Amino acid sequence: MVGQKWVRLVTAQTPTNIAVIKYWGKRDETLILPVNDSISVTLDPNHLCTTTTVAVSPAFDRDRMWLNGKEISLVGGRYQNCLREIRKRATDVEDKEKGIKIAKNDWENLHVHIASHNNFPTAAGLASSAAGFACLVFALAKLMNVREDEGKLSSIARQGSGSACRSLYGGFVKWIMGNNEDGSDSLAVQLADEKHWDDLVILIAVVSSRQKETSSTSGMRESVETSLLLKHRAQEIVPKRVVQMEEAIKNKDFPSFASLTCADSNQFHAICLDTSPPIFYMNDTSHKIISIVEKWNRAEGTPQVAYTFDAGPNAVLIAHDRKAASELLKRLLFYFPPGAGTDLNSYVIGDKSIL
Ligand code: 2P0
Repeated sequence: MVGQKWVRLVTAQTPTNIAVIKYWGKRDETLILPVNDSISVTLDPNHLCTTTTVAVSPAFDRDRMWLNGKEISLVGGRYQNCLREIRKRATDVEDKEKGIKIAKNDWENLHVHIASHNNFPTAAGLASSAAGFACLVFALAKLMNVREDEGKLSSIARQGSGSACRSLYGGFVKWIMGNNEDGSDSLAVQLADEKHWDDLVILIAVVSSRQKETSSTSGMRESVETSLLLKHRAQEIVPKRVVQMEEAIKNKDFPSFASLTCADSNQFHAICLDTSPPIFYMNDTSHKIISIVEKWNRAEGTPQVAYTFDAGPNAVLIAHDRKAASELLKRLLFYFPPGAGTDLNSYVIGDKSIL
């Protein structure tokens, strides 16, 4: 290393993703290997994203991390797993302008500082860990000049949080569950890029920004241990649904896309109810939103909007086009007028896509 007073910084920004075929259940908790494939859409980075700055300097005496301005502990598996996997692949770095030269072997003695910020509620069922770990792995890989493709980086991000592997790509993404015991084939692939089907509009109705009571990790564990429906879903339902969803995305077939998306969200929440003790992620407002959308879709004769809910009560609504999105917003404002003390407190609207 040349000079001891330098700091090398890299900043990255990664959007979150929303699953339209859900991941729920692990076959290996340490490596984070799922019981089924899943498919997601990556959101527009202007709305829900994580920004992470990673820094390395010989002056740092240990790895440290701040999340939304508060220092958090890096002790424990997930952060350590990502750091270890990236450090293992670090290569030489030379920044002539700043006079920084780091040899491959130096990395094991250097420490990093990480500052990460979400522009949306953390752990409220808006996939904050997906954007967070994807961004962390991407930024660390740039910092340490890791020369792996996105597929490999996605399998490292997966070890931070399962859904994070899907945020390494824009557009429509599939997380292939893989078969290998070491997880080497459990990674994300892009099904279609962000320009594909860009007339879809995603609207997120924030029902609650409170942290959820049951974390996804413990909820999944309990579902795997107790839900018979989960086994049926993973083995019989999802493999067929994934093929149908890929076809619907390829053909921009909104009626199929919407019915698969809604059915899969409802089945995921049915599994939560089938878990012992049962897990309730949706609330009365979520149910009311489902009923508004279902009635409207039925009245139109063809779906205008798809809904999906993750591990929380917030609705992710995917409209067929801008006209349907504006009609949807009108309906939501009618049923949940601002300032009328309803549970719906804000809407985030965005086109899908773009990394
Ligand atoms: C998904 N969810 O496919 C599903 C749908 C929530 C419901 O992935 O334990 O934070 O870190 O792997 O990825 C949320 O779970 O769980 C999630 P871990 P993760 O998006």
